Amino acid sequence: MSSFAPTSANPGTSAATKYDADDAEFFPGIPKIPFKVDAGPSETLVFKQYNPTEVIMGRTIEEWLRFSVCFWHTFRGTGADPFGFPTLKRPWDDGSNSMANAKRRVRAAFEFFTKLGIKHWTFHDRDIAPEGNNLAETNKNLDEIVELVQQLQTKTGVKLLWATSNLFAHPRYMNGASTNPDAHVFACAAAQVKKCMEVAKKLNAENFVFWGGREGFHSLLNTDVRSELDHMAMFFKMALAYKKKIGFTGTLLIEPKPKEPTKHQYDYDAMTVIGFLKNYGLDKDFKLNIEPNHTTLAGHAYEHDVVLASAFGLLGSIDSNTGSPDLGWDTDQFPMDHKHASHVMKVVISQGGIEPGGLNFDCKVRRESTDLRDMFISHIGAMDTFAKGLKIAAKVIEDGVMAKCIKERYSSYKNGIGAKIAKGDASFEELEKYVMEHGEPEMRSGQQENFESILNFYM
Ligand code: XUL
Ligand code: CO
Repeated sequence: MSSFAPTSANPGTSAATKYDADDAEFFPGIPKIPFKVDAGPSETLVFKQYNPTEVIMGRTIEEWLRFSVCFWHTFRGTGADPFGFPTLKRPWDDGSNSMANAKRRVRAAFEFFTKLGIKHWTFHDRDIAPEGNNLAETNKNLDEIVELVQQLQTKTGVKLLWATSNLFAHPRYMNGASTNPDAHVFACAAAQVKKCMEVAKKLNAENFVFWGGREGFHSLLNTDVRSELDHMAMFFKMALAYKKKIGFTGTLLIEPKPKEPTKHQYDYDAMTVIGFLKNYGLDKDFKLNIEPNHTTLAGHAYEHDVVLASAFGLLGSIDSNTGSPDLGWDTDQFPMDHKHASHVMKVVISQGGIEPGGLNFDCKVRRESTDLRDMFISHIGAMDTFAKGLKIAAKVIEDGVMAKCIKERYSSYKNGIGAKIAKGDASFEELEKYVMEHGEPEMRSGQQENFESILNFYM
C-alpha cells in the first residue's frame, strides 16, 4: 500500500516548471548504473551481483529476473504515514493533481528506469493520471497520459509488466468494489477495469493484476459472504470475457493478501485464491501474483505462497518485497535477504522461469530515506540480492544434493503399495490387509537439520 491520497509533499513549488522542458534531467549527477565486479562495500550506486548479460543455467540473469519498478510507491509515495506528513520531497512534483504534474512524474520515472537498467514497470490507473469530475473526464485524462507513456515506452524500450485498477482509494469503494453491496458501485468498478484493460492492451502489458484491496469485510454481522464471493467471481468472468473480446493477450493475475485495509480479505492467501478459482471454474484463465510481505502477513513463511502457487502451476508473477518479521503489518520493504531470495529463485528456476510475469518491486523506501539517491540504492540493493539468490539457487539445483534427499524421502511411493496409492489404484480394504501383513512402519527421520545444513553450504 502507499500514499494513494493526494497529499502534498511540495505544496506550490514553482521550481517544478523547470522540469517541464522535454530535455529536463530529473536525476542529475546519477549516471546509468554500471556492474562493477570489484566494487567496495560503500559503493552502493553500482551493481555487484546483477550482471544482466551473465548466463546462468542457459539464460541471462536479466531474462531470469525480469525486474520491474512500481510507479505507485516510487513516484507517488510521499512518506506520509498515519502519524506524520510527507517527507519525500521530489523536486519535480508540486503535489498537485494537475496533468502537468502527472506528466513530470511519468517522465521522471522513465529516466529512472533507464538509468537503473530495469526493463519493466507497473502502475495503477489512478497513479498515472488524476480522476476528473466524471468517468468521461477521468478516461480522457488517462488517455492523455497514456499517449505520453506510449512515446516513452517506445523511446526507451521499457515495457509494461502489468497494469491494475485502483479499486480501493476512492470513497465510492469504501465497502468494496466487486463485493460492494451496492450494484451501482460494482458497475463503477467494471467500467474502470474495462478502460484500464483497454489501456493495458494499448501499452502491450504482459499481465493484468487484480488486488482486492477492499474485497472483504470488517464485520460478518453486516456481510452476506456467499453473495459477495459470487459477485466477485462474476466480475472476474466479465473481465475475462472483455479480455477475449478486445484481444488483450496478457495473463490475468490475482494478488492474495489476508488483511489490510479490511479486517479480512477474501483473497487471503495462495491456497484460498486457488480454491476460489477452482470453485468458480476460473483456474484455467487466472494465475497468481504473489507478494511475500502479504504471505508473511497471513502467518506463513516468506516463500510459502510462491511454493504453493507454483506447485499448482499458478505462479504468474511476484511482487518482490519483504516485511519486518518483528512487525505484523505490510511494510513493503526492499528485499535484501539472500536466503529469502534464493528460496524464491529456486522455485522460479524449477518451474522454468516466471515469464510473462516478473519480479515487481512493490516496495517503498522508508519515510526517513529522503534522498533521491535512496531511490536508486534501494532498487540496486534488491536487484543484487535477487541476482545472488539466483546464483545460489542455480548451484543448489545443479548439484542436485537436496533434490536427491527429497526424492529419497518419498521413494516409498515409487514401487509396490506406494505406487498403487499414488496412482489411485489402492483401496482402504487393501491397505488394511497390507498393514495386517507388514505390521508397523519403520521410523524414518525427517532430517530437517540435515536439509538446513545442506542449504547453508551454498549461502
Ligand atoms: C497492496 C498491494 C498493491 C497491489 C496492486 O498491498 O500490494 O499495491 O500490488 O494493487
Ligand atoms: Co503488491
